[in-house]
Amino acid sequence: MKAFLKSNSQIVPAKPCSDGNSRRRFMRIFGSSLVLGVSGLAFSNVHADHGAASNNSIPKKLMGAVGHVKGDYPENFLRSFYNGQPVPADALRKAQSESWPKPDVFYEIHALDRDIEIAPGVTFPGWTFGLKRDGDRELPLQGNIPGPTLRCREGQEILIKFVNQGSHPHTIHFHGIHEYEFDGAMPEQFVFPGQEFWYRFKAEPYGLHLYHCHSSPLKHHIHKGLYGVFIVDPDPRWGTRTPAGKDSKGRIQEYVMMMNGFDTNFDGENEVYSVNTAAFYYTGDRAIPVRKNELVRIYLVNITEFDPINSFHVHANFFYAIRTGTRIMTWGDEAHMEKNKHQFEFTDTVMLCQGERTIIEMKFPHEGMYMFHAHQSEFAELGWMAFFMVEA
Ligand SMILES: [Cu+2]
Repeated sequence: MKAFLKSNSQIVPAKPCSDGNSRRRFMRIFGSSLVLGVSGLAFSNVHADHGAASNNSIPKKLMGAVGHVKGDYPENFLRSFYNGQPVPADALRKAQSESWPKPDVFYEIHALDRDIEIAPGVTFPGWTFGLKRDGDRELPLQGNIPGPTLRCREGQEILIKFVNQGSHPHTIHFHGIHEYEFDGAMPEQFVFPGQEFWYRFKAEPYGLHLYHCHSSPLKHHIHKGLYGVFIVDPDPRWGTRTPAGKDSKGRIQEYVMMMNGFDTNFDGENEVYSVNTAAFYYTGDRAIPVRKNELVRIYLVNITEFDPINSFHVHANFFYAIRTGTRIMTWGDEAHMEKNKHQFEFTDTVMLCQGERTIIEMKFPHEGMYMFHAHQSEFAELGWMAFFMVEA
């Protein structure tokens, strides 16, 4: 299987949608290591846990993949934000030489070709964004899917050095408000292998945005993995978001979740779905621990290619959905929440088109293991399924 996937590691022209036969064939094979294989695992697990189960313990591996992906990128990605400060001298000099405003935030981002494990033992020949410098902090450059989550405050001047170390022309196209020349979408804005380009803009409006390559063919450059999350926190004059609670390890309960999919046999359809790339990652012992009754904030973005929509559904609870993150909820201020509730959906399922984003805010009133997943059952069964472990 792996050899078969590797044999497709070079770029191939985007094909029109297949008749679906190849996808069904693939699922018959691939499913044996994911969903179908799980029934065997679950069966033996239930028996092994039988005595404990009667004591109300939870058999943790009823669903998911057999084995684990190597590394912990999805775990780190979930909680990692980069604020690009302070700005190094060479970036300040560059801005001065171009007569640009003095930057408040600086990133150096590289595009790199890199194989990424998207399910245990299944690698995908990705095109990735990696962070080389965050402000004046040097980082070990390693591209990943999604790319790093960039975070700043509304009104800050952002400066980005982009270096294309990949094998194809790429760009970084940011969602937000900016000038034409930094939009990274037109052929004259493509950055060829070995070249670099500097993007600069003022961060606006506040909200939950994304960035992605806008080279052509666009669907190919996106689904290969060139995308990431861009969070602009509101200027305090509009109010501040209620601080998220902390989990039992003292970590802030703010989570970045990128809904994505992977076309592993290049037939124009996804064979694997996930949140943050690795199928079924946050299951079993890797369920996301959250603390009961403390605010959980999820930055939810959909980048899934080939399918018109994706969705997020949480079990046994409801949440507020703040579309594009461009409004502010004030937990604890009941009068303000009541007055402004028309601005927010209160639901247990939210549906997003490709490129749409929503901030989810919620609290869990009960302990236990709570599933969340795409409410397209097929996506859930092909990897986009995960758990919160709610603790006292
Ligand atoms: Cu690209």
